[in-house]
Amino acid sequence: MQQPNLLSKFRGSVLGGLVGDCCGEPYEGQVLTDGDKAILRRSLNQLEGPYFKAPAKKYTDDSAMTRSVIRCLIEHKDINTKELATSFVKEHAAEPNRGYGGAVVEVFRKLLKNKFTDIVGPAQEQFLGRGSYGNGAAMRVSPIGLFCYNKPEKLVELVKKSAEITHSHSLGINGAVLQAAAVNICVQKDPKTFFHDEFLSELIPKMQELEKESEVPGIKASGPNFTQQLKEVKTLLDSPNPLSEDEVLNALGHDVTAIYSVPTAIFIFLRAQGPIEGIQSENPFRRTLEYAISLGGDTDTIASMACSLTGALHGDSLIPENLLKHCEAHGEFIELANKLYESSI
Ligand code: RVK
Ligand code: MG
Ligand code: MG
Repeated sequence: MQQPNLLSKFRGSVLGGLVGDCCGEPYEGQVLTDGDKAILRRSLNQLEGPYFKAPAKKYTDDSAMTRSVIRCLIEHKDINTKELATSFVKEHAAEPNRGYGGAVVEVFRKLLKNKFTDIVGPAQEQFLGRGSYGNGAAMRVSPIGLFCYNKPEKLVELVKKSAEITHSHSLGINGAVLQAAAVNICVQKDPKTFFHDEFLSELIPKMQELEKESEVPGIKASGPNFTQQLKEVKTLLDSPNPLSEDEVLNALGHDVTAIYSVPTAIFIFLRAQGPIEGIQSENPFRRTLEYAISLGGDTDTIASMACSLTGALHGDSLIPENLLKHCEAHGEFIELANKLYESSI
């Protein structure tokens, strides 16, 4: 296989995110039994096949908000927070039933009320002033990792600006930096010489530095941070024994919080680069998608983040064409990926 070109990597990541969201959505919040997993496999096989007819699989808030981020990068080559906030609010007003997070709609309501004069205030008021640590800032941020492929020094600043419109808790923001930084590394790598050790040894120090900066002196954080979770990812991947789902979920989680979903998506992406017991596919993209959904929980978001990483590494040639065609708005997302590429180079 030839090394994928940069445009293919942009398309792979953007379309991977869309496919993960659309295919993960029907399983959101579930714990899948072996029977459910067999149904999932059959359903993905049908969607990949040439003759299957079905209504388009709907995207959710993940893709709706990602689209706003891409449009903003195309138009401004930057994150213009007022424009991006306006776009989030307009998207939500036009289609409120895309499965948005439980609390984020309160931010949209307050932004409308203050007529976008205070962009970050409403997010800071969430959860009694603690801010949201949901994965909503991370689920939409992969395009910033792409956009910064040749300017990685801008990544943290752009991600923070995009996150702070809805998420002010350090875990919500740092989770977004982690996802974008992971995409940014994938887009630079040749899949033929890709090793999880090397990938994690680039990513972990970045998170260590970032998390040092967001530490509050004298206050010890109560839960794990992303550096610790990435070390868990490495321990799991290096385990000489077959991994059970319980081991993975007990260590990494699969819920709507950034800390218990972004490292999980990174683990899924890394594990799916090799064979996975019970998943019969030679294609790392299909393995990423099927494994992410089979782990249950926040399936739309975790599959979307994991598939956007595999897409950024391998390019769009691994995304089964028929499967992509079953996803709502796939043509529009192809165009957006092309334009994002043009505005980034
Ligand atoms: C439904 C307590 C907190 C918290 C805090 C919890 C869509 C709440 C997408 C909240 C994604 C939820 C996901 C989501 C994205 C966050 N204290 N609980 N400080 N911070 N939570 O509302 O955009 O699926 O239970 O800010 O981050 O597909 O309802 O939204 O999976 O996390 O939602 O946080 O959600 P929000 P979001
Ligand atoms: Mg969603
Ligand atoms: Mg979700």
